[in-house]
Amino acid sequence: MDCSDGDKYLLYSGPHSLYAGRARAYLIKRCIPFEERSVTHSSFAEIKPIAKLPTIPILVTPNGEVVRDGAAIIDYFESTWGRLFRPINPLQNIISSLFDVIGSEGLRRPAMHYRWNFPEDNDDFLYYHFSSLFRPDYPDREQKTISVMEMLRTTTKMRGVTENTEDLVEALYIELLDALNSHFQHTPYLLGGSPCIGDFGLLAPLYGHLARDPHPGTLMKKRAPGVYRWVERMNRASQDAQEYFNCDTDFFQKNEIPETLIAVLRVLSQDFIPETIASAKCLNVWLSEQNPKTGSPAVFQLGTSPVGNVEFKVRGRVIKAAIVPYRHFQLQRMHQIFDEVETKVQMQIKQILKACGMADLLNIRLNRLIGRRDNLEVWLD
Ligand SMILES: N[C@@H](CCC(=O)N[C@@H](CS)C(=O)NCC(=O)O)C(=O)O
Repeated sequence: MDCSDGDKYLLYSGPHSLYAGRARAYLIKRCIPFEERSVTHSSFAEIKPIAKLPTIPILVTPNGEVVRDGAAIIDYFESTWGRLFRPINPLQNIISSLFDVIGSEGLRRPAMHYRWNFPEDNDDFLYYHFSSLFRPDYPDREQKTISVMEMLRTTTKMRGVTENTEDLVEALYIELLDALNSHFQHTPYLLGGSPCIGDFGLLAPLYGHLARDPHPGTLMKKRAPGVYRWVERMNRASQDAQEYFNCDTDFFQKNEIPETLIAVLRVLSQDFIPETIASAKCLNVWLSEQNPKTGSPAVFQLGTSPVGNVEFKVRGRVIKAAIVPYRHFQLQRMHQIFDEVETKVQMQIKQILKACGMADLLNIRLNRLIGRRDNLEVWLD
């Protein structure tokens, strides 16, 4: 089958999509020509069965290859076009992939809360975007838009944002903004003068929802202009670092991880670590009871998860959230980097992660690995 469109890459996406923002920024930074399309574009019918799940982003290459998933799209280019944004230094590589997991799975609560719980500020803007996903002649376009928006508003609770936890979610997010803002006072990207894979991951929640939607966008601009500038910078092909004057264009020298970045990770560890520990525990019980067939999907649709919710405590407060195997799939990359380096480097990694309050991550492993087959995450042996 030929899904391609001449020599251009196609990106099925949405301007307000969390995960599409990560792939788009990568294509921009890598100067790859591409065209964006909505999933209701007539061409999507051919792509859908190959993509396996109807999520965005989905990339179609000029040869007609279909790659679903933002991380997989980046992997595709890093492996076929050459490694550009994955640091060679293992310490920096592990911190980069840590930010990638956290960006994908660790900031869903603030991203959903600040999008869906401020309807007076956000809803007109969101209606414009969600209705634009459908063609103007789409049957019941208005009703369909409203029901998609309401469905997504409901999922906010499933991610753990309720009346009882809203203030905690906000407090953690404000701390994150402050820590990131301090970091970006000294450097344009997480690891120096070049974006790393972790910048793209972290951009996902911080662009699509938290910088673009009116309520959190205003908050970010007022409270953390350095973070807002980073979001802008990540969406430009150039380094866009004029305020740093004569800035180096590479990652930090040697294996430097600045104290300001450790401070950011310490903030993030507060809910990321207890949630990940609890999630692995639940999933491991489920895996030993169910023993899913090798090659069967390691994907739980939200609201229909066979494992139910996970419960964990942050600052003495209980948060209940849906379990997402994808978090562990991405953590495997970190584990792989760790497992492959010599003992001396492993000690350095442990030390850094300890300083970030994240040392436990190296031991949080599922009893079964997750792999990707034909665009789908699946359980391996
Ligand atoms: N792991 C995927 C997640 C993609 C994803 O969940 N995208 C959202 C939009 S931002 C989506 O398509 N949701 C619709 C659905 O899950 O059916 C990635 O990183 O690309």
